[in-house]
Amino acid sequence: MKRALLIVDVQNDFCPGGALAVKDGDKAVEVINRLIPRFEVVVASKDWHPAQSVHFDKWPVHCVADMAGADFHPLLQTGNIGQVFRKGTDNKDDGYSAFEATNLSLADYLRERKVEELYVCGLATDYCVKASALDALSLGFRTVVITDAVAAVNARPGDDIRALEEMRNRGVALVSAAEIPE
Ligand code: VGL
Ligand code: ZN
Repeated sequence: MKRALLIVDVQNDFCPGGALAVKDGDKAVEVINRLIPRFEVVVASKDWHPAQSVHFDKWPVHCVADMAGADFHPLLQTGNIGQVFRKGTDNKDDGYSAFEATNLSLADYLRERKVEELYVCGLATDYCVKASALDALSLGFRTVVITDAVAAVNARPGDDIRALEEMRNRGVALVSAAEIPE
C-alpha cells in the first residue's frame, strides 16, 4: 500500500515561546525528522490565518500569514516536503483540517500519487491533527496517527487522550514511530 506522511502545523507559534505554544511541540520535531526519510511522499500543512479572523475570537492571534510565527520550526527538516498546504486562510472559519487547504487540494495531491495510506503527525493532537485524520478517513484513506510525533493544546486536561480515543473509535490506527513497518 503506497503511503504518505502528513506533517501538521509544525510552526513556531505552536512551539515553546510561540503565541499558542503546545507543551512538547518541539519534542515532536525530533521524532518527525527521523520519520521523514522513511516516506516517499511527504507533505505538510501550515496554519495560515488572515490578521483578522473569527478564529481569533477563541484563540490568541497566531500563525498570521507571512509572519515569523507561521514559519516552520527552525529544526524541522523541510527538504523532502513535496508540498505545503495552507489552511485557516478564510476569516470566517477555523479551517482546522489540512484537507481544507485553499492553495491546493490535499486529497487530489494524494490521489494523483496513488497514496492509499496517510500517516499523520504534528500539532496539535486535539485540533488540527484530529480534524485532518478524521477527514482523511472520511475521504477513504487508511489513516494512522503517530502517537509519539504529536502534541496537544490540552485546553482542558485530558483533551489529548480524548482526541486519540475519538480517532481510534472512528477507525484511525494509532502507532508509535517504532511500530511503523519499513
Ligand atoms: C490549531 C488551534 C488553533 C492546530 C490551529 O494547528 O491544531 N489549534 N489553530
Ligand atoms: Zn489556528
